[in-house]
Amino acid sequence: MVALCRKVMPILVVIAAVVVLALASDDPGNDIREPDDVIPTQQQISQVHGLIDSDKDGKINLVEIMNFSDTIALATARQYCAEVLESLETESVTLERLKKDVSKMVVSSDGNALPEEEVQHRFLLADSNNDGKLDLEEMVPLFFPESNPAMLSRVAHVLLTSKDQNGDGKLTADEFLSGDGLGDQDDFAKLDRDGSGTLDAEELESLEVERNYVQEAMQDLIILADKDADGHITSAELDAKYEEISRSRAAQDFVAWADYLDPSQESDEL
Ligand SMILES: [Ca+2]
Ligand SMILES: [Ca+2]
Ligand SMILES: [Ca+2]
Ligand SMILES: [Ca+2]
Repeated sequence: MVALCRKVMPILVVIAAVVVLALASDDPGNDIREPDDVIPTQQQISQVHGLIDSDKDGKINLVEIMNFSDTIALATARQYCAEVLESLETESVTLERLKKDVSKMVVSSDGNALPEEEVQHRFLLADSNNDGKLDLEEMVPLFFPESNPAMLSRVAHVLLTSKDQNGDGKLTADEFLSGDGLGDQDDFAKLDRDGSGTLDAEELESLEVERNYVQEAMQDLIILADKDADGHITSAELDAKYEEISRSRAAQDFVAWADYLDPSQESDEL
């Protein structure tokens, strides 16, 4: 997953607070930190634990964690769009304005600026009330495609086209791995849900869904911390594994969540 996680993030890279993925590893115990990573403090982890625990029973499970993650991801994307609109001193953007001032922030899966034609295509998909302008809510899918099925499908389609050397609308493992590959052989096998030996656009969509990476990190976290294996993690269980957690992918999510909830609080610099 290493190359893959990094590759699928660019659309959201602009949303600094949402950059939650560190280098992936199947072993949550591996040190995956990079020099510019910050780690959450024990206090931050404990505070976030309390907020994730929606039924207030003192422990959190995957459902509670992902509900929390979904809420913050959407709120962060909205906040980012609000800041973009505020910086442009407007409440909505036309296609012209989008091309001129915003499109450089909307990048393709490979991190490059989108061609003008593609910007127009996405504008039309995003303009759900067809009034020729994007308001805050309509802008969100531009930066957070997984919030809108049509946008997600478009992004996956563009990604597929960029790698589909023989133009048959599917990616073989060779096409998937070629050049600046989208992942490794294991990633390919995982994405090929119907086992057809090729990926179609729908199968590629999960590459673009940031939620999938968060969920994977949180599943690893539960395996790591859930000492009594009841599927729930208490704050004490998190405390007991603090050192390992701070080196795991999940640490970056906790940092992003803590920063979102309390931007004034600094995380520990490495
Ligand atoms: Ca709970
Ligand atoms: Ca509109
Ligand atoms: Ca192909
Ligand atoms: Ca397939």
